[in-house]
Amino acid sequence: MITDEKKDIIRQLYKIGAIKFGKFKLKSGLISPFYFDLRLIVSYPDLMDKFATELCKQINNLKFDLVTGIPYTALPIATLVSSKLNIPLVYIRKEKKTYGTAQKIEGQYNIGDTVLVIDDLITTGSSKVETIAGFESAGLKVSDISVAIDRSIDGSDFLAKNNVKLHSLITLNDIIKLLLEDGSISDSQVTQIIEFQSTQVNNKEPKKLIKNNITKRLENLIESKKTNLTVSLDVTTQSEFFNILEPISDDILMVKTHIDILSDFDNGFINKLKQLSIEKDFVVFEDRKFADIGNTVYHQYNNGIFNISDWADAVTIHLVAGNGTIKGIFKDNPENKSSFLLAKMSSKGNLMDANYTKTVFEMGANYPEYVSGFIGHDNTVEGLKSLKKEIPSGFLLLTPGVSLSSSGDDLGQQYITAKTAILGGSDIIIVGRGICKHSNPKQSAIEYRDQAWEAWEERQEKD
Ligand code: S5P
Repeated sequence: MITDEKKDIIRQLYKIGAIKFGKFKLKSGLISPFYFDLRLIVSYPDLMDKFATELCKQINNLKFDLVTGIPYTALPIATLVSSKLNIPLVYIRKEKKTYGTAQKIEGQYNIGDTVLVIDDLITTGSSKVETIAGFESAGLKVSDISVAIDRSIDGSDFLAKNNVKLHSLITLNDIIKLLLEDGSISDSQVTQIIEFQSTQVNNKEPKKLIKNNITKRLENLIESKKTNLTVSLDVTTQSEFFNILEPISDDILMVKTHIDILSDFDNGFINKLKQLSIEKDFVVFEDRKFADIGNTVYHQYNNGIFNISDWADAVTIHLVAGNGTIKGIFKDNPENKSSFLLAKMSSKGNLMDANYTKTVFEMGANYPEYVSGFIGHDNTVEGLKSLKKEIPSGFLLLTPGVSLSSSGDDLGQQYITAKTAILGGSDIIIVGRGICKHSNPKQSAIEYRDQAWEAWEERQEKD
């Protein structure tokens, strides 16, 4: 049963034109028979106050340390709620930050605090997840979101998948029921709304920004180990491998393997690598470049002498064969496993044109639970920046073809510096021979790490 206070709010929203019925073109191109615009309500302080009072009642039993409103519309409402409950407010600036830079949170907080998120509307829920991710990357927790109006089909299911509970003050059903009773809208308008909503059920909601544990771990490691460096240990014996890896394991984020080039591979190698990766906290990444149909890659990943799924936290995937390759590799829903998709290679004359790269980004964006980012190279900062712009938010950009001493090899490899890569927007650099073939791999790893980190800090300042 809808309360009198809520009825009052709905009637007033309708009266001031914050709820409209007619034909409205949505961003998706679809024509909607209704439209909500709560930006207007700041001009009606009494209505603002009613909203805040009702929201306070709704969140009464929840536990949280801070309140936030998603700018702009919900921020003034949240401010009132904060004031009424005497619970401090924080907010994330709306200006879009490029990925990798922490979003700036205004207001005081402690790591581990729980934030209650308030928003004016929920349509799909996917934009809320960006806010959650923003707070999570600063070490805060979000477990509840309270919205003024819920026009979603399955917003609460979507948020539940992200471990967040949705609390809706007023639903679309409440609105149409009351306005129909009042005679403000007709039966046929209600039918149109119901039909419109039912077509929405079939429009599959794009899943956005459910970051998997490997993505989160990498983001945290970048900050805690202060490194953007992945070493590509392209050597052919175990002794060479560990002789280089052990001294540099505090300087790296990930070790990238080509397991099939080791001539003395055995299970002892895997055990040693696993143990070191736990001790020194780095991610193990097998650059297998899976490219076959789903059934084949399933076996290549899970079986055979290398048994990659047993030890590699992440693998590389080509999408030439379509998204079945991702589905095949992760068919068994393994935990804490992820991948990077090859979007634009570093080698001269490769066949990945702009269209291919764009399609890889689009396809990858549908699998955030099993994709952590994209492999992309360009020879210039500008070129990388435009690549970066196309990357869906929440995904990492990894750049191979990085060297401080060479511009390429005689087999088509092309190099840029660590600084160019990071200033162009790359989050992680991949360095192979620049470290492995150096007379002093440790010293070289430090040089790459420092150059990348300096550029990373410079980039944060600019952002
Ligand atoms: O486009 C790419 C993608 C990758 S994963 N270009 C690359 O060079 N790589 C890998 O990065 C390549 O397989 C190799 O293991 C590493 C680069 O090695 P380097 O010695 O040229 O730094």
